[in-house]
Parts: sequence; structure tokens; C-alpha cells
Amino acid sequence: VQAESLEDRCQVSPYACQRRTPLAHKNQVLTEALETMAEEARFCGSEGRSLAFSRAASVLKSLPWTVRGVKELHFLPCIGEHSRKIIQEVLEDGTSTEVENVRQSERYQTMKHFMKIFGVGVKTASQWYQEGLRTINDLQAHHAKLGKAQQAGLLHYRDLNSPVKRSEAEAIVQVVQKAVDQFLPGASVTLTGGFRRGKPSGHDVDLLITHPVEGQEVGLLSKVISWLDSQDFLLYHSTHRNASQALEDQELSVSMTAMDRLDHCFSIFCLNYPHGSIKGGSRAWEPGYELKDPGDATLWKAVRVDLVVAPYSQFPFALLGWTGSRNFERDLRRFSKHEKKMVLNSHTLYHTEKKIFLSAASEEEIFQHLGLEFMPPEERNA
Ligand code: DGT
Ligand code: MG
Repeated sequence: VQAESLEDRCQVSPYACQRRTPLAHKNQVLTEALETMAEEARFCGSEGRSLAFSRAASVLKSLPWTVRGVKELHFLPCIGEHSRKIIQEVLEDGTSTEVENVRQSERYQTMKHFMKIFGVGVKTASQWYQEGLRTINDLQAHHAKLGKAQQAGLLHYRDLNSPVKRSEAEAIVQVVQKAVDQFLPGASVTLTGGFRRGKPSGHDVDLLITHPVEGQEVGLLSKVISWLDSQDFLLYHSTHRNASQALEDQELSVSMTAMDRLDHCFSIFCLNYPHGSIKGGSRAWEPGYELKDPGDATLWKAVRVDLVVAPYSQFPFALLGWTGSRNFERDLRRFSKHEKKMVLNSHTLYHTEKKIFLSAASEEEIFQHLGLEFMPPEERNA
């Protein structure tokens, strides 16, 4: 009877889009261990292995109870051999030697450090590591090798690695709304990403812009960027016509087609605080730099902002696609493809057998097309 009830309790879907995953969950120690392993695998270029650990962690995040024994893992989906071993170690010893070894390894620490620089991905970080570079100071000495984004990333390293608070994200929404209103009254600015899922802070601010009259949004992004720049709100910006180009994540980009094109801008905002408005100057990063005048820090802060513009008919798809989490998005697309023979991206939903595009006026309608129960953003923290 006990085994049966355990089995019942473990009736968990292998797809994150069919699991409710709140922000706070009950298996933090285990998921942190698995996510370290996922990160390490990614640093090694082993995407498949990384995904396996990441999926195992994601399943544990959705459980309404705390896992206390390996028996409970038996019936759960997506828990591979290696993940099970890590979980068992943590359950038995409180910590996993393998995970601790990773955390202490010079390679892992250096990679993590380098990848905290905006514009640096696995490829660049691991190349630097192989060249013998270890610290930010080492990079400074090799300044010539840095691209424009990376230079900005290094310059604003401290700010960009301090969490963005919700109040700061909301202040940026106001600034962008003001910019948008000048060129296209009636256009809306929506906060997406982690903040929409209820996170109290994040690594960036993800904003989605649209206008109820289809076509009116064309050309809006470049006008908004120019205005923001002229008002000294931008420390860095890079505009793309195709958002998927910027995506390093293979699984996510797999379902992206030539149709996956939204005007998109990666930027670094200069967020001013009430009494200050200086840009540049003393907050730039230098070796051993400390704030000389603590008052300085209250004047402005560099914040990563992603701006995306969607035509109105694509807005629900873009909203769904940019709300995340990444695990949730990946599984939503995997579910669509394998269970429904449909291709979902940030623009459309396409039925590959009926050869038709399915339109939607809301996120709810997209879930309906997919035969999925609606999942509110707060429960997409897979
Ligand atoms: P955060 O910012 O670390 O607090 O957490 P999130 O969940 O806001 O993560 P973020 O900002 O990296 O991405 C939010 C969602 O946006 C994520 O589910 C995937 C989507 N996304 C991010 N970058 C791209 C991109 O370049 N292209 C497309 N199509 N989607 C993207
Ligand atoms: Mg974000």
C-alpha cells in the first residue's frame, strides 16, 4: 500500500509545462547541487548532460514535499543515473563530494567568474581559461581582445552583477513608457521575464512593447533607442532584427524558424536615482576599485535591459516566450512538437499536419490550442 501511495504521489509529468512550479520550493539543497552539475556540464560544452541535470532539478522544484530518500526518486521522471547518485550523496551525507569538488575547481570558479561578464559565453570564457587567464585583472591586461559588449560588461561589472530590484525594474518601465509614448501613443510596455513570474529581483529587465493597431509598431524600436540614447539613458545598446541569433541555448533555438524574428535590443541602462544624473566617471571598474565616496553609489546604477517589440497579433506568443523560465519554455516547445505535432515559438503556433497557423488573443488561448491547463506566470518557475 505504501509503495502504491508513493507511486501515486510521484505522478509527475516529464514536461515542465504540465507541472506547477512556484518560486519557493521544498528541495533547495538538492536542486542547488544538481544545478551546479548542470552549470559545470555547460562549461564543458556538454549540452546534453547539462540538460539532464537541469531537468532533474526542475522536477524536484515542482514537488510539494521534501525528498528524504532515494526510494522516492524511483517513480519520478527525468532523474537519470548520475542525478540520482548526486541526490543520494546529499541525502546521506548532507553534501556531495563530486559537487564540492566541482565548486572548488579552478576551472569552474574561473568560468563562472568570466561568464558573469555581459557578452561572455561558454566559448569565450573557456578560450580565456585555456590561454591561462584567471582573473578580471588578467582580462584588463588583454583589453584588445574584448568585443564592444564585453568591454561594456567589464566596465559595469559590479552593477551588472548586483541583483536588479523590482522597484528598479519598474522605474525602467516608466522611462521606456515615456519614450514609447512620444513616438507611438497607445503602445504598451510589459514587464516579462522573471519579474512577471514573481521574482523579487533578477539579473536583467525584460520588456515587451506592442501597439493594438498591427503595423504601427514598425520602426518604433530604433526611434525609442535613439531617444533614450540622446537623453543619456543608455550605456550600451545593440539592436537585432532576429532575436534567435542571440540565443546560445540549442534546445530553445531548435524550434525557432525563419519566422522567429522580433525587433530586439540588448542594452545597458543608466538608471538615475532622484538626485543624480551623472554618467561615466568614478563608477567604472578598475582593479582593486572601491567606492571612495559611498554617496556616489546612490546616484546611478547600470542595469541590463532587453527590449523586444512584437506586432499585436504575435503579442501573446512573445509574452509567453519571454516570460520563461527557460526550462518551462524549452518543455513547452518540446511538448508542442512531440505531443501535438505543433511548432511553437515567440511569434506563432503552427500545426505541422494540418499545415495551419493557430492564432491566439491571449496566453490562455495558446494553452488551449495545446490542450494544456493554463499555468499562471507565478507557477512557471521550472
Ligand atoms: P533573470 O533575468 O535571471 O532574473 O531570469 P529570467 O527568467 O528573466 O531569465 P532571462 O532574462 O534570461 O530570460 C527570460 C526569458 O526570455 C527566457 O525564458 C527566455 C527568453 N529569452 C531570453 N533571451 C532570449 C533571446 O535572445 N531570444 C528569445 N527568443 N528568447 C529569449
Ligand atoms: Mg530576465
